Amino acid sequence: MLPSCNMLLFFLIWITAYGNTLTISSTVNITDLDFEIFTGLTINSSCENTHQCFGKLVCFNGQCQCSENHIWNGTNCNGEKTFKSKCKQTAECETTLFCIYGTCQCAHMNYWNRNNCVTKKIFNDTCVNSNECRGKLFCQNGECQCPIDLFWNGNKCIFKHFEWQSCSSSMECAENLECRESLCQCSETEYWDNSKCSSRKSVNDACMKEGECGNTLYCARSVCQCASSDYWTGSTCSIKKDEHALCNSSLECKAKLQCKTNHCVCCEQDFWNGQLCERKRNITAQCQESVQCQDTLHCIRGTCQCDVTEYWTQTACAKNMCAIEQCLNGGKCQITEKRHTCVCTDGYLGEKCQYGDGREKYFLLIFHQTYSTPSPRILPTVNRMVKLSVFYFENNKNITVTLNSADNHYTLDSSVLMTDGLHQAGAEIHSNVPITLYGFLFVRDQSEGFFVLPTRYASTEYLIPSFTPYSVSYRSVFCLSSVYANTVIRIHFKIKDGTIEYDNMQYSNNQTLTLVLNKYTTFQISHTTDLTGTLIITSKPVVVVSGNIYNFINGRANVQPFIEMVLPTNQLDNVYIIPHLNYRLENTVRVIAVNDTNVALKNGNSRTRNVLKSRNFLDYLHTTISYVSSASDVMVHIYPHELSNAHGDAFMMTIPGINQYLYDYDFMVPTDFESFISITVPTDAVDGFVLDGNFVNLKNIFSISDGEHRFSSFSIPISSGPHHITHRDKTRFGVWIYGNYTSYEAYGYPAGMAFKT
Ligand SMILES: *[C@@H]1O[C@H](CO)[C@@H](O)[C@H](O)[C@H]1NC(C)=O
Ligand SMILES: *[C@@H]1O[C@H](CO)[C@@H](O)[C@H](O)[C@H]1NC(C)=O
Ligand SMILES: *[C@@H]1O[C@H](CO)[C@@H](O)[C@H](O)[C@H]1NC(C)=O
Ligand SMILES: *[C@@H]1O[C@H](CO)[C@@H](O)[C@H](O)[C@H]1NC(C)=O
Ligand SMILES: *[C@@H]1O[C@H](CO)[C@@H](O)[C@H](O)[C@H]1NC(C)=O
Ligand SMILES: *[C@@H]1O[C@H](CO)[C@@H](O)[C@H](O)[C@H]1NC(C)=O
Ligand SMILES: *[C@@H]1O[C@H](CO)[C@@H](O)[C@H](O)[C@H]1NC(C)=O
Ligand SMILES: *[C@@H]1O[C@H](CO)[C@@H](O)[C@H](O)[C@H]1NC(C)=O
Ligand SMILES: CC(=O)N[C@H]1CO[C@H](CO)[C@@H](O)[C@@H]1O
Ligand SMILES: CC(=O)N[C@H]1CO[C@H](CO)[C@@H](O)[C@@H]1O
Repeated sequence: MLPSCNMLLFFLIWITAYGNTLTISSTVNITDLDFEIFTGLTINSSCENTHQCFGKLVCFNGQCQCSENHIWNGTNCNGEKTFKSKCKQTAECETTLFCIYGTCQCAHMNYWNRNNCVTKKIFNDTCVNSNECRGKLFCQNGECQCPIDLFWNGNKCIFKHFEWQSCSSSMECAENLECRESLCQCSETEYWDNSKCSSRKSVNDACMKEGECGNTLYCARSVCQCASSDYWTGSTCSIKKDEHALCNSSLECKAKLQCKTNHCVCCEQDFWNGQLCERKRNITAQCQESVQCQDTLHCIRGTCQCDVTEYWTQTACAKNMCAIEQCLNGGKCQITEKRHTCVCTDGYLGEKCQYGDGREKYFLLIFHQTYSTPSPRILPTVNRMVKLSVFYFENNKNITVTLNSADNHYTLDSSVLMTDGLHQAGAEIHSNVPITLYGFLFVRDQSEGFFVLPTRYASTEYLIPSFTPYSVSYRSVFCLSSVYANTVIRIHFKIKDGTIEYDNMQYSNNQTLTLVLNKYTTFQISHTTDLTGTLIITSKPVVVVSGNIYNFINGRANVQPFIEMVLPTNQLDNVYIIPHLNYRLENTVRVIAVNDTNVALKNGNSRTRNVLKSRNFLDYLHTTISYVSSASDVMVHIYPHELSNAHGDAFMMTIPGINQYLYDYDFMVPTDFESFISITVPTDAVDGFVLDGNFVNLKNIFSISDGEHRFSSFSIPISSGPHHITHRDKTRFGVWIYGNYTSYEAYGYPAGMAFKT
């Protein structure tokens, strides 16, 4: 039953397996032991030595007991069963093992490490083989890892999550899903193609559903494309651009907007209503702003209309000059065709009726001193009958005079004649109808006349025109009279040489004489040298008469007074045509500058440019026709020279500029002279003059052109008395009246002129 060899084998195995030191005496005689089994003491029996104990019991602490790692099975001591041994109960198995299904095994969650059961390893623990790893963990690269489809949830490997399942880290998500916003999803640039995340498709790629197309793209008709409100920038869909946005192609622009010159714009006939290009609206249509209205229309008070400065021509708005610049002086604006015209009231002319025609009712008349004692006259232009009142400064007498067309002049009281200093010499003329008035000094051999400046145009700044006295006994002279009381007069002398004495004071060139003038007071200054350029500045309007007491130009014929009423500096012009004067082929033209200016002259074929300083003048010799133009207004006079055959003296005559011409003139020619009128007119209108109802036959026409200006001039003889001249084409022209008389006599004055109002 107990073969000793078996026993020994057992011992050997036991020793090999456990390596422990045996407490059993090696001297035991197996035969003895066998014998003892049947006779030995059982467990817990007192003993003195092992021999006494039954079977494999050993005597330990005076009792028969199983040796270590042996257990009592009720009859004998048996060695404990190791891992994977068959067993009936756990007690048979070594300490950490359990008898499970008849085999000693480690408990659940434990594994056998060759000595005992230890707790299985969890995720990331180092391992040698997969048994060591808990649950579905397996040993990979020396660490417990979940299988590829699983992840470690802290406790065990569980299946990874698919799209849209919750997660806390991307490890929890299957495939190349990533954990975003606690959900497993593909990256932004990818989509889930049922098994993995794939890159999203680009524009024009085939697609089956929405998410397959890249950001901003839509899957429409199985192709990735931008929404209809978008365009493809090359990398993304961007919303189509509104009006005015920068663009490179019309595809980038919304609705019907087109890309023109790199901007999204509607076509010309359209406007952008915020959503689309809409046809611009026609006149009277409703609107919110002007862009909604057709080309020239504006949105005014909710409807498309022409601007207030414009009018509707049935197809467009045209500038309504009437609305922009009203006609002046009561003129009525008329629109005919596409032009506006001012229809001026009587007495006015010019595009805006800005000029008065110089026919007025009030005149202050003064005469500067002349050679002898002439008969002072007025020559009013009288069509039918005129009632004048003549108020003399000297005696305050107001005389009423009735004249009719047979009366060529009215002779004034000699109290109007002047000498140097302060006087009450002059007359105020009042007419019941507007007239043109000339002043005339008549004395055989010394007559001269002038056009009277209507009081309405009297002003506060004058430059003195005169002619260089031929020698010391010939004087430059001017006189003035104030229109109102208490007028401060400042005379800034320009004296060619020497000084002027007044009120015990000596005034030399550049000095200023100041005096206060009362109404109906006259003041005269004269000098033996030229006073041309003397500047008069006054606090209230004054009238000025100027020239020479008498003068020669070449020393031929006889001396003769030069007299003209001076135009204020605000009634000058900058383009002048100097007329042809019959018999007079030698004339000095004097141009006086108000301000520093450039003056161009054309005389015959010669053309010159001159810089003229303020208050300086230039003289040139005029023969038939000449032309003066300047940057700013200048004053121009002509001084026809004496006739060598002693049939006419030199005289002085004012030249109005081309902007001062009238459409028609009523004028008076003095008696007792051989007289002419000279006319200047645009060359294309040289024909068509109507003098006293008859067409004028022309010969000897002289023409000049300079740039835009082409003018002609001619002279015709004229009889004494009143005349009327006009042009059938309503053309503005200049007229001068002049004449000579056998032996040493001449006169000249402009027939009339327009004044700036
Ligand atoms: C032996 O004695 C021990 C302790 O006194 C006891 O636990 C055990 O049951 C006894 N064995 C048997 C078989 O009586
Ligand atoms: C496992 O180990 C890796 C690398 O050492 C570490 O990043 C990770 O956090 C570990 N995981 C856990 C659950 O401990
Ligand atoms: C148009 O094209 C030019 C050149 O490619 C580029 O520099 C510019 O930014 C583009 N403009 C727009 C509005 O896309
Ligand atoms: C605007 O309306 C006018 C009539 O009021 C018509 O003659 C004209 O042709 C219209 N213009 C356009 C562009 O339709
Ligand atoms: C002279 O008489 C006329 C007509 O009665 C009048 O209009 C004018 O004012 C008078 N002149 C003066 C200065 O009294
Ligand atoms: C006159 O005055 C002006 C400016 O004050 C000056 O330039 C000029 O030299 C003066 N002329 C004379 C002659 O004193
Ligand atoms: C001269 O110049 C002044 C100041 O600039 C100006 O007011 C005036 O109108 C000018 N006069 C002429 C005739 O040009
Ligand atoms: C005017 O002058 C011319 C030219 O010298 C001369 O022929 C004519 O007789 C003069 N007229 C009179 C009325 O003296
Ligand atoms: C110590 C002792 O008693 N040894 C004996 C064991 O048994 C053999 C024979 O069976 C004897 O020869 C020994 O003397
Ligand atoms: C009751 C029981 O099972 N006893 C056994 C104890 O062990 C020995 C062998 O060592 C067996 O022979 C017994 O039958």
